Amino acid sequence: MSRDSFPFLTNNNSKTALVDGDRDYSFEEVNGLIDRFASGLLRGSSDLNEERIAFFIPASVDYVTAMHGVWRAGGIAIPLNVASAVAELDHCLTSASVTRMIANGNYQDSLKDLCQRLNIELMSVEDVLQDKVSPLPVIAEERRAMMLFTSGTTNKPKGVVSTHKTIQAQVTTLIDAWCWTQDDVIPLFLPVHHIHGIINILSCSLWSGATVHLFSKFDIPKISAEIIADTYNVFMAVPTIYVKLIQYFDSIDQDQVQKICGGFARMRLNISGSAACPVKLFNQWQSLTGQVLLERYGMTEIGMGISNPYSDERRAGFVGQALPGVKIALFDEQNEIINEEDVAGEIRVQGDNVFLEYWNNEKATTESFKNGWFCTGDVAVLERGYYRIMGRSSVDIIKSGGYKLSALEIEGVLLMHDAIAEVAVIGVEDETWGEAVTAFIGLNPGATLEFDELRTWCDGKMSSYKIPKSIKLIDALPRNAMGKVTKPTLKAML
Ligand code: MLC
Ligand code: AMP
Repeated sequence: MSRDSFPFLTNNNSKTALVDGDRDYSFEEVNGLIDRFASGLLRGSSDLNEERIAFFIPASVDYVTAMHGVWRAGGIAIPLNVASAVAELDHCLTSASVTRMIANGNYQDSLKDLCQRLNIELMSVEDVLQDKVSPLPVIAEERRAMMLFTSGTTNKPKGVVSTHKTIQAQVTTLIDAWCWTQDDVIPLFLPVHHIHGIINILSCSLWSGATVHLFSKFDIPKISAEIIADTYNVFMAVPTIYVKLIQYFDSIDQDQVQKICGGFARMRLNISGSAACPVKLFNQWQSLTGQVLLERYGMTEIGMGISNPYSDERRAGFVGQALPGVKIALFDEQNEIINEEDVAGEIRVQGDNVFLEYWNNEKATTESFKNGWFCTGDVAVLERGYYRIMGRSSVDIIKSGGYKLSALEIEGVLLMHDAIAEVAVIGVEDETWGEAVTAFIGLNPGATLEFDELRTWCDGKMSSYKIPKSIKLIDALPRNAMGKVTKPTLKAML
């Protein structure tokens, strides 16, 4: 598949593709950078043949250059979480057999020792950019394009591999469903190692010939100023962002609140996803801005699967209907499709949007499919034609501020603390985060533990957003006859 027949990034010439800080980059400029970067990666060879190239770069023109450069040269792009603790990267880099890492400035400094130890070549975007463009390979759409690490029911994250065809399917269904055009302008402040930022915002925009404003973090005052100035007509975020905006409104002048809400009111679309949008939040947002939030449901392994309609009723508390090209069905515990409304079952998915495999993990891949359907582990019900998410089948998965966290992974780190004999981590309902990480801890005889001391100890061992928001000391964890901790009992104890 050549670049022209597969426009991950449209050829929209002088139109602005990216705004990064004070600088605008046209599609022509970005395409030029990508070609030069892809050529530099190739180093004279004709194809990277799915070499795994990681990058540790926040949302920026360099990030887009690296991602598309790897794609265009035939590699597998692995965008890493720039907020992760270095200790967490070891597993990703080793399990994916990464050979080259792209990082700039301070980020590069923080990775030097790790890359040296793992024999990974560390280079900046500038190092790779070649002056002259070399012939670039034609990439078959079935080839692997991207690997994103996702936490789950295993204690180490798994590499979710998508092909070029997967990405194409994930992007094009959203462009149609949400009516993207080249006149759209959207801010991107979500992390760019997850599909919400990568697919729904960045890729849809670049594919449509629209414009993305890149932010390395959710900078409320800066983004609000642009909203007042009508810079954006589309806004996509996790529920926590809408909560944080409403909290921000409580801290500023009413005049200013009116201006920001006016900016939102004039947009064509506000979307919420990655975690449940509470009905209360949906209603608050509508009364503040007049915007009826469009809630949708997705997952790293499938892109987006279900969405409220763009032009029809957007129902509070519901995620809508299957997106075009995506097959969704609910299954009962006997693995039978549920054909009636009002009966809860597991969401399973089929379609070109579904990922290829967990990298180098045939067992996990096989276990996650049943009769050709990908099993999400999420439970839903169909009511009057719309799906409503009811929860997850695993208590070991926590969704905090849109991040999927593995309770087992956090427990594994906490158990390394000298004072801790046993620990169980759960997600507790929380207005800001959706779920807040809470650790129930049994101490070793004679040991003591202060919450602040534990938080400090966790620094550098796990990303800061995984660190428990609270701890509960407990004599002994409740266990069933098999010796397994009964996490629902812990939830009930709160
Ligand atoms: C930040 N903190 C969090 C947190 N984010 N704590 C728990 N959960 C989170 N999600 C903590 C930090 O550790 C820090 O703690 C303090 O909050 C301030 O950090 P910050 O970085 O300044 O916070 P903020 O910018 O406000 O970040 C909030 C956020 C961020 C909502 C912008 O969490 C975020 O970008 N979430 C989105 C993740 C995402 O894109 N998920 C999509 C996955 S794909 P301290 O103690 O150090 O001060 C997917 C599929 C789909 O789910 O359907 O889309
Ligand atoms: P991730 O693995 O990080 O891609 O997260 C995917 C998970 O986020 C899904 O399996 C759901 O549990 C959750 N999720 C995504 N969108 C929604 C939504 N609108 N409502 C409830 N949960 C959601």
